[in-house]
Amino acid sequence: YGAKNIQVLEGLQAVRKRPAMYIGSVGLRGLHHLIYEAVDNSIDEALAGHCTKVAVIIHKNNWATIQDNGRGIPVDKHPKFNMSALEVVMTKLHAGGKFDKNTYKVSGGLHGVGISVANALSEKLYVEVKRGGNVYRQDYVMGKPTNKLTIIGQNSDTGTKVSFLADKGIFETLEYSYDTLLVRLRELSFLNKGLEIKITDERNKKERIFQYKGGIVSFVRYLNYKKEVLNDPIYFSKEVKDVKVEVALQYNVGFVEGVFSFVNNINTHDGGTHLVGFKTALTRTLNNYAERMKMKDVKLSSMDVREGLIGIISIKMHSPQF
Ligand code: 0RA
Repeated sequence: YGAKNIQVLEGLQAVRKRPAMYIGSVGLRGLHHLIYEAVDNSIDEALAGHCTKVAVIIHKNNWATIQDNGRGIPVDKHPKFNMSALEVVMTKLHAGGKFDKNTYKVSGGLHGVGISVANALSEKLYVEVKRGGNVYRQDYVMGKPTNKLTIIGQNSDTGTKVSFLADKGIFETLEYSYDTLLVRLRELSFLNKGLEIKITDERNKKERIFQYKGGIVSFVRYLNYKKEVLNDPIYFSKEVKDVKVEVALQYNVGFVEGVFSFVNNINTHDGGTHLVGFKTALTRTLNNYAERMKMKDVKLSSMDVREGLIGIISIKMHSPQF
């Protein structure tokens, strides 16, 4: 795997021209989206089995840093372009790194457009890669490199660090919300079992580290925290070809249903066939069980099955891009 697997699609001018088309808005949501795109790349590296820690830092002066201990973005020369693979990843739209038929992207940024969008929409950005014993750095202004990829030191670790100052000419605000980022990063750590995600707010010295060995089982326990529960969480998973499905369920004594579904770490808020199919299957399974146990008067409707049901359905599928 190396530079040859990265294809180029489009330059970054389009992003600066119509930012909302790529990140949803130029408000706080869009601003947070820059961080999510970078975190998403690190999570892909974790899903590939090469990264165990992701750290997000909100600095004073509106800078943000996203750091991981993955393999580091490749720095070798891209065969088709007169630049490093790293520069391709940073400056070409859709060049998240994992491309063509041999390589895949799993964790989906909302719009799945990659770190280059954060670069395009940043007044300043720099990236540091530790790889092959060296520390590399390159700097950008509004998505354009201002120097060559340079070795700035030696280090035997590996990883990627991206720091940026979002462009005040584009965003309505540059004030990240610690609480909003915290909720999403906690969710991502539930969805990616074992992955350590740290958030640090240097503006007011707040810090949290999330790491859930139980994954989505921990997630349902968390959602039922302080509720009277009727069972230990039920968990099952299955992988068929490039699709991995995980389910965790736990009933509480209440009547409110809380079943959340995620596809590639993104909440499918409006449900979908996977949710509808799952609830039908759960109803049938419980009724079959009742029949086998000769519980003659039990006939559950899907409405009954949903009362007090707390659950997470998480699907991850490798989708070849383009
Ligand atoms: C493609 C190939 C390889 C690493 C990555 C992408 C990568 C990208 C990002 C972005 C943020 N963190 C990242 N970590 C890794 C490695 C290929 C190899 O070493 O063979």
